[in-house]
Amino acid sequence: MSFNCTKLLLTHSQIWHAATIHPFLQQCKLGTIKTQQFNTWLLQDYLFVVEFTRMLGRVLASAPPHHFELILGGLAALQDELTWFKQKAAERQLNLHTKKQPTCTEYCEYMHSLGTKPYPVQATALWAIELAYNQGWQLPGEMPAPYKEFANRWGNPGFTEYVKLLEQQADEVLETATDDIQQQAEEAFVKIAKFEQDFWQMAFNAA
Ligand code: HMH
Repeated sequence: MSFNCTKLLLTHSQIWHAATIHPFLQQCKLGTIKTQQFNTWLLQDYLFVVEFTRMLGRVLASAPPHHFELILGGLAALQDELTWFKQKAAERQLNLHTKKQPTCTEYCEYMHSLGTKPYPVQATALWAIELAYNQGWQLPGEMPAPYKEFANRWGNPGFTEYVKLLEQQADEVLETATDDIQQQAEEAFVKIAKFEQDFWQMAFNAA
């Protein structure tokens, strides 16, 4: 089997499971998550998405022109997402100028470090980051209000399609990448899976 995104998911199924199935999401589905815990996730994710937007800008800068369209669409969606996060924070009377927790800081620093990696590594990382939220919010099934809106943002069919196209773009460049670059892509995938697991867990740390 050739080296591609499907192979990464199969090779690292256990850690990927931990990245996408977490008590935070299960408690959103059950409606039992504490408001304070949900708000902690919301604020940390806003801070994450600011840095993720910058990462996507760097991915664009590294990408071949025939990959621009999808990435530019992703950047436009992130502009909308940042506005939406600010609305959600305002509704909940949360202060966006809050401190990143260590996990969020480390994850953001890691995204920054990806900017100097070969494009196939960046494309794989981008796909993994988006797939984690697509699957994470989708797998529990229909969530009650107010969590339904959040689940829908990353679980909706259009987002699933976007993630599939990201996978195709990553696969295309992984196929012809050197063994060393493929190995770097695999390391990035594993690192992101661990960060995603830790990210959900932050909701249960004291704010
Ligand atoms: C932590 N991972 C995290 N936050 C997000 N918003 C996404 C992935 C997907 O955009």
